[in-house]
Amino acid sequence: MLYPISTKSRAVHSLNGVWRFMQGAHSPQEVLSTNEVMVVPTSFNDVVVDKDKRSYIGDNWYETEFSVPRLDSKEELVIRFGSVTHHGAIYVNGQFLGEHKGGFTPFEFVVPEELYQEETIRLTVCVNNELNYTTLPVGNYVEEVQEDGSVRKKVLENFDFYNYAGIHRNVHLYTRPKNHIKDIIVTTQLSEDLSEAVVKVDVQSVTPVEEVRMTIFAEDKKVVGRLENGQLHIQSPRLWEVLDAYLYSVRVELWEKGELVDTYTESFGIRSVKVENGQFFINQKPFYFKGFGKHEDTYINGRGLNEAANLIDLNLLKEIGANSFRTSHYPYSEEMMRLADRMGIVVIDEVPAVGLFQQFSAALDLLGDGEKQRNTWELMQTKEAHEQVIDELIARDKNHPSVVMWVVANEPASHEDGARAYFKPLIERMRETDPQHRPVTLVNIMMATPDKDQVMDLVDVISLNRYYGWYVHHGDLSKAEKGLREELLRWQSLYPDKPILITEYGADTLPGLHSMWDIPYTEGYQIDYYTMNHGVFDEISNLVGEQVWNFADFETNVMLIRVKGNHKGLFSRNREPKQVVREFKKRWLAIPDYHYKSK
Ligand code: GCB
Repeated sequence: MLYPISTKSRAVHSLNGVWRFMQGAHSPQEVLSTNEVMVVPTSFNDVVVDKDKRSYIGDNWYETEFSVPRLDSKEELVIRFGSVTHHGAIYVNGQFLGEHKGGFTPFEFVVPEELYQEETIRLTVCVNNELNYTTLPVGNYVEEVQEDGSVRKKVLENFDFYNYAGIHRNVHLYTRPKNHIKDIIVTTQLSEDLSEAVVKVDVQSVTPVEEVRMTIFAEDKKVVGRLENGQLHIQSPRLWEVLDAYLYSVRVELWEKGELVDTYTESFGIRSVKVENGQFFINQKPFYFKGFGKHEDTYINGRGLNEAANLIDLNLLKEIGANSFRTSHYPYSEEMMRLADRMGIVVIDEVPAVGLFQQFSAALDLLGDGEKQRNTWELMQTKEAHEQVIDELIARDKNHPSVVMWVVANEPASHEDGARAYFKPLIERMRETDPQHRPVTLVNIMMATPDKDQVMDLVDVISLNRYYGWYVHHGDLSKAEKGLREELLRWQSLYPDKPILITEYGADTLPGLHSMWDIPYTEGYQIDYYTMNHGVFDEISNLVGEQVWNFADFETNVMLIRVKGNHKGLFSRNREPKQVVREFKKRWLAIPDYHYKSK
């Protein structure tokens, strides 16, 4: 799906700002009559202040007006949402326009032509934040009868982050030709010695035109060449390199009877990715991932787009010697993906498939529920939502050079019967749908040990979330070290040709907390915990990277083991470093991006 940009044939207007807001029952045929307002984009939760409104589950109504820009008869008007979490129903002047399920991918609708003559259009959005066993992420949905007999809806998160909701990303109004460029698919093929690249561009338009002109530009806007039959050979291409990004762009033009019908410019990078012999190659060199699992999570904005936070995060990431992050546990904003492309940061791109584990939060709360017989794959009805998010994520992110791998799910119950039948077709779908055929991984949960897991042979990279010294052997780092080593060696002997990637490891730490005995939660324990983990990682030849859990502290649901959120960040929620940051900086600056593990 194309990002909204202005070109000769397209004009983009922002609909961000202050909208009217109301929670509860409303008929969109009526004007939303309310004294409350809400900022777009943001999560509403931390802005409304009132406790009940913050945790409200159900319909949240947003409304604004805009005047219709001038259009000629060959143009159409589109309303586009970067994301609405988790379900958006869109109305114009009270008329239903369409809806979208899933809170992390963009969608758009064409405004009906009969409204183009109107002075203003009233745009109403119903944002529903319910989650259940058919949605991704998965939530435990309940209805509680209150003392006064009223029913209150609740979602108990089946995952470890706060269920922020709202119009989370930009809302745009844009004009485009009715016969327009629907999609641009860029693939590049690099020769083994990296001396030549073939760039292929596939353009999809509403109806075929006489001529499609495609020109490739270098970063300095000089013409590199024009495509013939949808392709161009580039000699000695400048590669998109880790932390040294180079972005080409392709300008696509549709021509009909000597007239320009539509034009759009898409940027792309030339780089290769492959998995072979237990290593992860970028541009033919074995790459070592240094970085983080993150969240879109900041004070006030919640999960709402915060571009300044995105930039400081990537600047901090570079500062500490890292080179990558995972979009745990959902697709991040398009703006973040573009920033990563620009800054040369490697991204592992994840769909919002989290919580596919019956009673996961109960297990996290350590209520002795661990041994209970679970039936995740009979309970979950998420197949349809899962297919949809895979298709939408790949449609959105396929051209990003920063994206080197897809994640089909985070910590599903891959040790329970039914997991294999559930995941096999989804993993195949991911591989086949991606025009670049990037590697696919599944992020494995600690209960799905090598003897119990039923799916890891299906993926290209063994991604592991492991908490030895935290959830396992809590506070006992020597037992933890032994356990971690044993388990990693078992994975290695089971899949000697697959790279192992540590996608999560971490320890909750309160800044300023110290103890003579460096007990858990102290800054000292966090340092010792990581030192132990890194010692073991360095022993494993096909362990190709370490991504810390988490980049920064973040908000969660209220739980027994959460003290105003999850505190495993290397940075606090307001992005101040914990003591361990200086240790990481030493380690990561000493580890090269390439050839760390290759002999
Ligand atoms: C995990 C989850 C992540 C949690 C983390 C934790 O395995 O993937 O969402 O936040 O553990 O801190 O418990």
